[in-house]
Amino acid sequence: MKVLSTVLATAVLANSAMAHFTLQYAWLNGKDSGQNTYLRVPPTNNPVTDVTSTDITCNVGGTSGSGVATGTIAAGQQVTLEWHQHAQRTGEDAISGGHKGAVQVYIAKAPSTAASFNGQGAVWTKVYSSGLLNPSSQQWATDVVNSNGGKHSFTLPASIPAGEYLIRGEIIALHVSQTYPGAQFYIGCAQVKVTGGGSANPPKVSLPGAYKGSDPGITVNIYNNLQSYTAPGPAVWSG
Ligand SMILES: [Cu+2]
Repeated sequence: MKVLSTVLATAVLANSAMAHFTLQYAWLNGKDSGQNTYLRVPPTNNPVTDVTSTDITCNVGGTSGSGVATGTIAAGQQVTLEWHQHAQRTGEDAISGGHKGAVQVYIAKAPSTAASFNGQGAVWTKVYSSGLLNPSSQQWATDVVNSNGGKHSFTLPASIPAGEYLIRGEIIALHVSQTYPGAQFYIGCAQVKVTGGGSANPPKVSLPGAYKGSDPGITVNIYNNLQSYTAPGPAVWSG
């Protein structure tokens, strides 16, 4: 029995390795920007697992936006992020059904341009978080992303100051997170210029910095009839 469960666990790991994904589209105010447009594209679709690494900011190579264009959107408008396993919209599970977990979004205002912003320091404000939606059916935020063709949406708070920002989407897959490192962080950053807005000064955290390997939202066994889940990082600020 022990041998069988080890074989099964290995098979699950091998299968999930085939099913990684990346952020591939940013929709700004309902308009599809096109594949990999305004996005800092990582070299592979592998997840980040070390929460103390600068890879947790905007994925591998993501501290520079050199060569990446910056889109325009008004404060108060909707942003949709769309993820896929492969460079395609085929109708297969967008992020693989085995990847159960949380979906979060942070924003950070750049001192000057988004393209030149490395995202380091206490600059990140959480604007969206979704986790375990239904304990009795064990429905996760990732299940909704899959049923929505890889998409999840949030509203840019209307009160944020105008300027250039990074939008950081994060999907935390918890299928092998019983020990740390194990939780898989899929991260994608978009560059936008926000127009309009107000003068709010929202709470901010550092990424890396805000997460610890021991956080209950990072080291967690989701296969034991989990009844509640607390995503890592601060509370959502909604403006
Ligand atoms: Cu994967």
